[in-house]
Amino acid sequence: MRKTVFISMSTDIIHGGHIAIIEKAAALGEVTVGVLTDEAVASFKRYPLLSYEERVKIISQIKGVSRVVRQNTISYKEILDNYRPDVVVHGDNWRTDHLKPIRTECLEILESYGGELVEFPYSSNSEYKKLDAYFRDQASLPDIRRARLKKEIAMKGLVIAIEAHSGLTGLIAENTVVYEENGGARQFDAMWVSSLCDSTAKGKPDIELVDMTSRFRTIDDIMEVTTKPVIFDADTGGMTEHFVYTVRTLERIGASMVIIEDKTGLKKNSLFGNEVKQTQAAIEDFCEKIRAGKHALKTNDFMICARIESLILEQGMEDALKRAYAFTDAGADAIMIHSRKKDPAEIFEFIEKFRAEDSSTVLVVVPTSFNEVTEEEFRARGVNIVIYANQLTRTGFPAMQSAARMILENHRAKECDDICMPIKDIIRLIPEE
Ligand code: SPV
Ligand code: MG
Repeated sequence: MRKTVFISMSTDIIHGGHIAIIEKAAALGEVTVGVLTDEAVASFKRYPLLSYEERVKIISQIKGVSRVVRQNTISYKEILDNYRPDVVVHGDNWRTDHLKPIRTECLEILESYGGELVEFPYSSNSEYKKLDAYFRDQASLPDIRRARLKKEIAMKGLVIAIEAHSGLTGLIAENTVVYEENGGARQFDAMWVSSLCDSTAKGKPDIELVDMTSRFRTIDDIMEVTTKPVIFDADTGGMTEHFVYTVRTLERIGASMVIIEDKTGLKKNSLFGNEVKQTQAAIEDFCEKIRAGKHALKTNDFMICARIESLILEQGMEDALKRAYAFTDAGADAIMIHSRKKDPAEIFEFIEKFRAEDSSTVLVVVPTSFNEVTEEEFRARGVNIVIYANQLTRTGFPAMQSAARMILENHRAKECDDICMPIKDIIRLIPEE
């Protein structure tokens, strides 16, 4: 009887290298390909340009492939338990890269039932690398990038975003991946272009002083070196007559969501609360701004999120909920509820009451103060976007301040070497074309 052979595939571009490995596998027996789901692929590499269903159709037509099965995780456990293939085929790169724990687990399971692992030398052909880079670039194009946030929410239920205020912080948001002990991986889904961090990076207060032209320059710097979706903090959105232009520009350049807060007059940062004078907008005026923004849209992909400041300004839960329903009725695709309390009780109460009436509007939170709550808990309560709004600014800035002090104190730079990234690493941080 022919042996059964298993290969896992996460790619959405099929090139000669994949065909060659399938040919080699087919020479060993009857080949089953495990096609990784979109969510599994997105957890450790770029978001697939072809959906799971399309990849299944293509891969099942390749000569030498007998059948295709769904692979839910990058771990092989479920697959091996269900199908018990005689042979698993893989490139030998996973002996040393981040997939090492997956390999160890795979080997243990294979040994438990007498299966075999066959590893072929991994070939990194420069033409295939170029092809991969080409497809990666496609993901940065406006239509593809803009649509991705909605797709991610539909796919994962909860997405996580981190602030980016420059090309470099964009690269950190784009490329940071952590590999978990079980071989799983995690990365950020989207980027938050925060008014606080964008202003702070320019040495300016967060009072809508940095104008939209400058804010769009920041987005452009970030977009030039990344592919992930952008959620833009547009403060109050400004005058309605101006907001429609902001919406059009954001949509055209490929941002996925704008968040506007229901304040009027001179905006101050929410984390000051009532310690400074801040005025909440009248409900009808803000609804008018949302309606005008929605009217300006050309696609179904771009979302307008209304941010409610009632808890920040101590106007009470009833006011927050009243606003949330009015803003969704006016067409808001998403609601962000903000609080500056460490205790998440008021955030949880809002979410529970809002979700009792509305199960579908996207819910957004920014857990800067209530930062003990985990993403899992937010997900369980019905939140769809968690934004880590300022942590890169708040970590980068103190490190720079310390280095500056050390140089002054020691009359040389040697002492601050320990807190500096090696020169070769900082050079490698920026990918070369
Ligand atoms: C920002 O990051 O600019 C925000 C969130 O608006 S907060 O600073 O918490 O108001
Ligand atoms: Mg802001």
